[in-house]
Order: sequence, then C-alpha cells, then structure tokens
Amino acid sequence: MDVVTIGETMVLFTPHNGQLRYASQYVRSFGGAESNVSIGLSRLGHQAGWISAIGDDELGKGMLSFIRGEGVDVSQVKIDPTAPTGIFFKEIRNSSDIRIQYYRKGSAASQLSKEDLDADYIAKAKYLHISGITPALSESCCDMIFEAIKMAKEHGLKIVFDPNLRKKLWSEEQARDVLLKIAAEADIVLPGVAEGEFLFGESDPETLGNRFLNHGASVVILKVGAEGAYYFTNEESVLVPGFKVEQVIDPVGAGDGFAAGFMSGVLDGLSLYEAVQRGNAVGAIVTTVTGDVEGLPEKQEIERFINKPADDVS
Ligand code: KDG
Repeated sequence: MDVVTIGETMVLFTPHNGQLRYASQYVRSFGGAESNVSIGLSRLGHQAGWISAIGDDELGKGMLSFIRGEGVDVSQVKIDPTAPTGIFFKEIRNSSDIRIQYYRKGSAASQLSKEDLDADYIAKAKYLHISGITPALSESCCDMIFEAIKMAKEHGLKIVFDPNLRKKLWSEEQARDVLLKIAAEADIVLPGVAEGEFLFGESDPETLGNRFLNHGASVVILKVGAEGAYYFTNEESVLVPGFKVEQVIDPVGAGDGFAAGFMSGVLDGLSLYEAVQRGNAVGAIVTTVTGDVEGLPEKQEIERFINKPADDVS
C-alpha cells in the first residue's frame, strides 16, 4: 500500500440551486477530506487505504460502496451499530461564498478510538496522511491520531499532514495547540497560507516556510490559492505557479486534490517542483465541477492538463 489515511466521510447533500432554507431538491454525494485524498490517489494509480467508521445505515453503506468502487481499500472501515453516519450540506451561493452545515456530532466516525487501529495494517504503507479534521472530532479521535503517528514512526512511514483547519469543530485554542503538536511530528506539512497565519501569526510565505521547518517538518508546501504553492526545504524555497481554469464552480476539495496530486508525484519519483505542480493541477481541476471528489482526474487527464499551452484553459 502507498498511503493510509484516517478520518470521517459524510453523506453530502448539495441543493440544486438557491439557499438551503428553500431547497427541496439535492444532489446526494459523499465527502470527507481523507477519503477525498484516497480517491484522488486511487484515480492516479496508487494504492490507498482509508481507516474510518460508518453507521449501520443505508446512506453509510452506499458511501462505503462508492469509496470501495473507487479502488480504495476499505477493509479497516468499521460498521458501528450504535451511531449514525455523519451528514453535511453544502450551500453554494457562489464560488467564493460556500456555506457548510454539519450534522456529525456523535457520528460513528467520531466514536473511533486508538483501539480501532491495527499496527500491522499501518505498517504496510509508505505514507500516513493525517488531516487536522480527525483530531477535532472527539477526544478519542484525537488520541487515535497521536497513536497512529506513533505506530507510523515505529514502522518507518513518512507522515504527511494537512492542517485542514475547521473552526466549526473546535475552539481556536484547542485547534492551535493540537495542530502545532501534529505539525511537529510530520515529515511533510501542507498548510494553506491562512492556516499558517492561524498557527504562527505570520502571513509572509518565506517566514511561514521557515517557521514550519524549524517546527520539525523537512518539507513544507505552502498553498497560496490560485497563485500556486511554495515548497520549502532547508536548501530551497520555490514558488510553483498555479494553473488557470476557465471558471471556478466549487473550490471545496481542492486542497485534498492538491494533497493527492502532490503525494502521487512523490510516489512516482518526480522532483519536488513537479510533484507540487501535479498537486496544483489536480487542485485546479477539482474546482471546475460541483462535488468534493467528482472532478478528481485520472493520470492521462492530469498529464494533458499540465502539458497544454499556458493560454489554453479548455
Ligand atoms: O476538504 C473537503 C472537506 O472539507 C469535505 O469533504 C468535508 O471532510 C470534510 C469536512 O470535515 O469538512
């Protein structure tokens, strides 16, 4: 296995149009940062495993079939008869005003704990992908994440951490404290510039890159929206320009697409520049369709997209 991830995926309802309070028709799909990354990796030809839990309910089982159908290993997904699968709504007012409403408190995934981890399973992967969402779900989920990090280190996996700050899930103090602790354990961190500012009170990219490096990471990828992303190591700091798309429809999931594209590049042995470029490309493509995972490209599509002339946004 290439990458193992741990986190909650929810049933996603997106109103056909208009405000949530008036909506009566929805598109039903699925979304969750870690399974989005797993699906992105699988579409790019890698083997990803997703550790999670769903309720013993129809929506959860539909979700599990969907993720399994995308080629992700779901053998570590537990069916918990005592709690439901989480749900969320995504109200797209316009591409820069997207409102998320969660119904996930007490969900099956939020009941996960370190007892649900299998060290032998984690040991099979090369990378452990962690997002800052899972530790926010409950105390037991937070403990589980630190246990998974410990297991990963014992078995020589590299840790990739995307802070994925979700202020609706916990207090700012708790979030800052836990996200900084995880960042200190990670080999590769993938923050957005706003997350870097939240954690270190700085917004200058160079300064942020150095803060994360000094905090423990050996590679820092700082995402700066449509401009692209920087990578920082102790030797280099480089901005890799982003890709233009004709129209951004739904940016939710772009960060997960970026993570999948970047890790795919690293797994394929690309240079850091090319891996970040692949991350930028996947992130850009994801924004062009509605849905968290629907736009995730396959290998051929990503290669065509990266190699097309700069003025061609088709
Ligand atoms: O990154 C996209 C995710 O935010 C979305 O799929 C839902 O995992 C999710 C969350 O917790 O917000």
